[in-house]
Amino acid sequence: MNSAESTLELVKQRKPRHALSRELYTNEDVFAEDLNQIWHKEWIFAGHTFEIEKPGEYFTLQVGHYPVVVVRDDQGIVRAFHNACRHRGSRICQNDKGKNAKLVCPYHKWTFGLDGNLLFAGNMGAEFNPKEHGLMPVNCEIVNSYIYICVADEAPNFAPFRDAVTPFIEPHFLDNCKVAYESNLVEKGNWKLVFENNRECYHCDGSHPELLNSFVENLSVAGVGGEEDPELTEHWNKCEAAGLPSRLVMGETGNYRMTRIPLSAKAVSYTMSGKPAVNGRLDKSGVEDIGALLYFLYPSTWNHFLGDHALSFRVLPLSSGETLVTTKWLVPKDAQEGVDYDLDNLTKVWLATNDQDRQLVEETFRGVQSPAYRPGPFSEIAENGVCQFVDWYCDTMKERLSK
Ligand code: 3BY
Ligand code: FES
Ligand code: FE
Repeated sequence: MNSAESTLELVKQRKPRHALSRELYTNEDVFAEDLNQIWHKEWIFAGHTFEIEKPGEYFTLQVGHYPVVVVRDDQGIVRAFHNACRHRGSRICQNDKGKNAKLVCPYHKWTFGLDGNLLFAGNMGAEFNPKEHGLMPVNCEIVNSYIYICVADEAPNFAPFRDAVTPFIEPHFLDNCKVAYESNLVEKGNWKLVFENNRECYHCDGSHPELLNSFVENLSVAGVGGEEDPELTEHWNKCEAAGLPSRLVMGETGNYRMTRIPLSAKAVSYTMSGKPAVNGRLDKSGVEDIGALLYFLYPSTWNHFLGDHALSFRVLPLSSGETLVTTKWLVPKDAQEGVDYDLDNLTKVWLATNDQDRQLVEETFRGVQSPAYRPGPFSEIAENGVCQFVDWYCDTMKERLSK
């Protein structure tokens, strides 16, 4: 059996409403197919437009086997390219971020414009046609400051997600933001464990004392519904009356979801006191306690938008047992550190929460590697969200691997 066939067998064997098997978390063939069928095909959250505000500013990321560079060109257009030189393949941009008037490959100095065209290649002779050796573009879409890329030759239609998410994020004026702080955590666990952990708060009580000052475990939110929950519908009605779309929307295949949840009584932000972390607001609704707008897009991002700041999370698989989680704290562009916000106060809750989640993921990854591990059942009450993720993964893999 090749890796596609063996992975298909493994996803077919999954018991409904149960965790995945040991192999699905640890096997190298499965990881290869996770990359082939998901990471190399889907739209992946790369970063924000305001991280590359000026021409020549760039950042790099690794999507499975593909090194990518995202750069703002001279015309102000955000472009993404395969970060592999058209000469002998070296990575061209080798830092996480930077600024360059041109993209010069360090190996033999082939020089590319910010639009990807090859401008200079020494000693290549008269026959050589630079036009045939420009950087290869990567599909790139922007929605309210979020830069999404897709390394497939043919990307899935971005429009349904764009149309669904835009009304939710637009009233938060993300274009008016900057990154106040960025954290990068390498978690020693399979990427699916990282997302599963995010899709339930069954673990929150015992693990996240800082987060629980403001976050309430709302079981219907962690799942897929909410209309039956009077507290949630009251929150939705209040926010929607103030111009903030809030009612849960889920993508057709379950790959994205937006919903707005209330925070605990009196809390308006993810701080230890529950008080705002930032002077000034992102939204203009006039409502103080808008709670948190949650949105995820599988497989690479989940997000929280509050009244005073927002948090974006990016997940990237480094190997079958290592996952990079990048968190960005977004505040209004004109907010001054030390004046309008205190960095420690802003970041304390989620730095702690991320580290707690990292430990949960790492210990689970160690446990599921035991030959004695057997997938256990999901709670019908508290784990509908995690079940929804695992169902999406299995359905997607089954469909794509059966072709
Ligand atoms: O975004 C979510 O759906 C989950 C639910 C609980 C924790 N997390 C924020
Ligand atoms: Fe880039 Fe040679 S590999 S110039
Ligand atoms: Fe957690």
